[in-house]
Amino acid sequence: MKTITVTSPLLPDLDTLHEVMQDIWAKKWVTNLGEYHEKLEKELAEYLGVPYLSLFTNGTIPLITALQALEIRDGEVITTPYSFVATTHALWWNGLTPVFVDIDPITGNIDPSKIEAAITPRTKAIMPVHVYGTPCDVERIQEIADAHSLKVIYDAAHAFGVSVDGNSILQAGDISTLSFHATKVYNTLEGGAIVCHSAEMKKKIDYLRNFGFEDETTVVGPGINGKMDEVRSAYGLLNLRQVDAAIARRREVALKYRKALADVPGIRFLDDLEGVRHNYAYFPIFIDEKAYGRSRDVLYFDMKSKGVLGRRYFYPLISSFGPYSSLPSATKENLPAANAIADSVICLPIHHALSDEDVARVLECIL
Ligand code: T4K
Repeated sequence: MKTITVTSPLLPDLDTLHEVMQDIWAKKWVTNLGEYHEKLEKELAEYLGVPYLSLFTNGTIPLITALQALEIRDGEVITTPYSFVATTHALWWNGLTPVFVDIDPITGNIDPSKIEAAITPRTKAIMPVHVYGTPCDVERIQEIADAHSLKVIYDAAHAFGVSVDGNSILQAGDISTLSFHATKVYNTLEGGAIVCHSAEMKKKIDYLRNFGFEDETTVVGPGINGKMDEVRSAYGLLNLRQVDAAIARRREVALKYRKALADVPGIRFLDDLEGVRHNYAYFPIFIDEKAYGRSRDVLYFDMKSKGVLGRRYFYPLISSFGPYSSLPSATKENLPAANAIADSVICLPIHHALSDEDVARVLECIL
């Protein structure tokens, strides 16, 4: 029986890709901010409804670079333990101390009501994540940041194309970062971006992305190599043409899951929020063992044995991983909601190529 994976990469038509590759091969300009790179940067900014976007080679370097661009080089940064580990690693790579704050037990996003208690004289910034693409409470977070003169960097790796009342969620905070990894709603194989709010900041980010070079002989800062190449930029341009259709299919799958699971005791899922354009990047369900009759892990491994590969995103919590587990904010007592969600979640398979039969097979495991 065919294996059903949690996601599957959205791939451009191979013949069309081949034609574009022939053009790149003929021109022999394969990286360092070439024509396809510039075109993708422009088209992505238009598609996402943001004025300033810088392409990157993956979704992790943008997190690291965002902190450099905002000159957050020492102190503490408040963040969520409920994310992919890259979020916290970016702080560590900048010599910053992560301070974990508990999450909202429903959405899984950082709980704004818990942020202020974690602020100390060493706090420099807040780094929330729009987990599963669900928008954080950006207004409340901004109020807190403004009151304490903190920067806000959103890890928006899951939030491609998400908007609230017609405005891109990427406009919140000082900087947002994206991932275009193969497993994401929109992918460039590996890739990512930074979204900022001024031409001046974009210029700074673009220097940092390219070793700090301003011109052939001037280095303005300790930059890194975060450039996306021409091959992936061209691939990304082709994928941009089909991402709306992919999101539409994801939505259909999400609606089927919701309909089938609505009355199952002990299973909770996320609903659409009013005014939000969702991207259906993930379909997490949360299992209440007592009410459902089986534990999360029993269901997870049962699904696996039947070739249905859900994923426990995000278990274990980042705060329980080696480099972070001894931090004072990493205790279970400090993070009850995060621990409860991490122990109950399974992300069901959801992607553009999932058939109705696949959806039925996933549901059969659960029902
Ligand atoms: N911030 C957040 C909040 C993130 O979620 C991530 C990444 C980042 C930052 C960092 O962005 P990047 O630097 O990665 O751009 C995956 C991804 O590798 C990672 O990008 C993602 N988050 C994370 C949530 O998931 P794994 O280890 O679960 O992926 P893997 O290889 O097990 O793939 C999952 C499934 O996808 C496979 O079972 C089948 C399918 N798949 C995967 C790949 C790579 C394919 O069908 N084809 C493929 O080529 O981490």
